[in-house]
Amino acid sequence: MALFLLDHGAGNVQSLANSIKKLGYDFSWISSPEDFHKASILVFPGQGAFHTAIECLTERGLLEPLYNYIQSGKPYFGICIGMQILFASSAESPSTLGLGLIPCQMERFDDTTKPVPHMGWNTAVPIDSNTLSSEGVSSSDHYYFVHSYRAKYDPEGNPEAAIWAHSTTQYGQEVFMSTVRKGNVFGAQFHPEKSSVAGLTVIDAWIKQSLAGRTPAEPSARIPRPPKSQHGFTRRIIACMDVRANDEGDLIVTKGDQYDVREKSLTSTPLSDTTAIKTAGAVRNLGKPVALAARYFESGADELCLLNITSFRHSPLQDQPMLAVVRAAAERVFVPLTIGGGIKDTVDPDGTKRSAVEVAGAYFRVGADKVSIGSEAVYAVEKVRAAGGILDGSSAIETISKVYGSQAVVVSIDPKRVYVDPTTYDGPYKDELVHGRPDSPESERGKAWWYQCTVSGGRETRPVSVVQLAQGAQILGAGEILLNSIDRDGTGLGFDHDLIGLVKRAVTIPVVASSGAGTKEHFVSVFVETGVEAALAAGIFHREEVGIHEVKLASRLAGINVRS
Ligand code: 1PR
Repeated sequence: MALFLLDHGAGNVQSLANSIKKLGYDFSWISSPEDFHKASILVFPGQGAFHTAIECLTERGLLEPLYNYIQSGKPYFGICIGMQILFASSAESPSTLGLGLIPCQMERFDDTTKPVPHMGWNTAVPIDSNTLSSEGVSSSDHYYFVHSYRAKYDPEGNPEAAIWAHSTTQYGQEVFMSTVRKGNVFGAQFHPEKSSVAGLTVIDAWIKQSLAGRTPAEPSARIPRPPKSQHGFTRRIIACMDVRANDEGDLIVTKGDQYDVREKSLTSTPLSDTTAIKTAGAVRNLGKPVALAARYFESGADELCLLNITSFRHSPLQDQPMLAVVRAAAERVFVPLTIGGGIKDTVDPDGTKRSAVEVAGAYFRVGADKVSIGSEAVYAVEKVRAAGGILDGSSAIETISKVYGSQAVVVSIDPKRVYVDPTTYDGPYKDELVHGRPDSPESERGKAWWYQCTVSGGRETRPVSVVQLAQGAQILGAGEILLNSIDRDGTGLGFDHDLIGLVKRAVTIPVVASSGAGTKEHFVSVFVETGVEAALAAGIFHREEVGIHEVKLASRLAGINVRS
């Protein structure tokens, strides 16, 4: 029996390959239409935009052979876009037709009451058994979802489509098909290859079932049930690694205090050997990125973030040391990986131009799930604002989200407080002024502040506020905001709730709170007080002051839903 994987060329397929290798199976890639004849089991781990998937398959002459393969009755497993293309169409691109096997259109989630994309861990309740399906989908596990379009589970309105439902998931008030199954066809909206042990179990069960030639019960024997209410969506705990080369040229995880990553060393001045001044020492070294990533995966992190904070500007794209880090991390980590730093149009040392899409694509191909854009997002929002809100489609956010989907694009914001006298301030950010909590430095007590965006790791301020940037990023097509705070970074004082609340109210995409976590209680309070979807920390996890499992336990005790 030959197991084949289909790569349509616009998504992270490496992670599925890594999962299958980890499970001990051999596989080949479909590289030409003829390969479909050789395949006896096929997995299509699609990711990204619906129309891009159909276009890429069509251009490579793979769409019709794929359809014929599925019709031949041989086992097919479609993941995310690989499942969505089974449907008639998608509102994401209404003029693009899917394979039409499931008579239903994928619709966008309603974002008036919840953030969209649906990004994070949620449960899937099997239709037939309620607890565990023969493909290993269990209602007590969590799976990683990242999508903006869903197939509504509607047994009364569309029984022909509902008969395909194999499990359902609830997000807000919407219940959708999280897995579909009919005969030889199986599909999952979630990413089993990114769903830790629970997801690997599903892949393994499906492969074993397919190898054994077992056919599951026909859906005609299924009783369509009314949608069940199960709020399984969890808050995410993210571990972040800031990666750069140290002075010896080794790639290390470092950690700054308010973005200063060098040790402070005391040096005697020449004037007096009793007077000492602080000088910049070596880059702080908190460990090796791949080893730390593996440790965080094993200790239950819901997601990992690797930020290339100096962008390794002198390497050609394919030699970027960060690509090797991501490739190695993706072999050991089966939860989502976000990669940031240097995601922009670049030029290799030999003069070859690399578009932001190419740069992002290189990371997706080695196992990244999302890319995070920092400085370029600020420039893009400035440009759109200067053009009176007109988008020209050229920014990295737009070009990458067009190909890979907005859920693959995170905008990382590095804001800094600007203190002003509220009684005299007459600047443009009056509506965003925070008449804050008494946590500002002594010299600024009694003042109000607004949050200014920065670029180049906080070294340069720009004429854009955090609210303008977050809203602009959403309009340009970002799927998530990673919200840092230069004032709080590395301080352990807790997250900046004023900042996070401001941004959370300004956008409808998910927001990740970052910077300042010092205790497990800080996570609980940021979830409770700001309603943020995810919280990220670096220093306390690197120094093992607080464990991820402790954060999860404290959250659970406070009534916050988190993944076990
Ligand atoms: O501008 O697209 O090349 O992206 C550069 C990326 O690198 C941005 O995401 C930017 O935030 C990040 N970055 C640049 N310089 C630094 C630095 O520290 N000198 N790190 C830096 C940002 C902030 C967080 C940190 C949290 C949590 N680091 O990543 O992990 O503040 O820390 P804590 O829990 O210890 O408080 P581009």
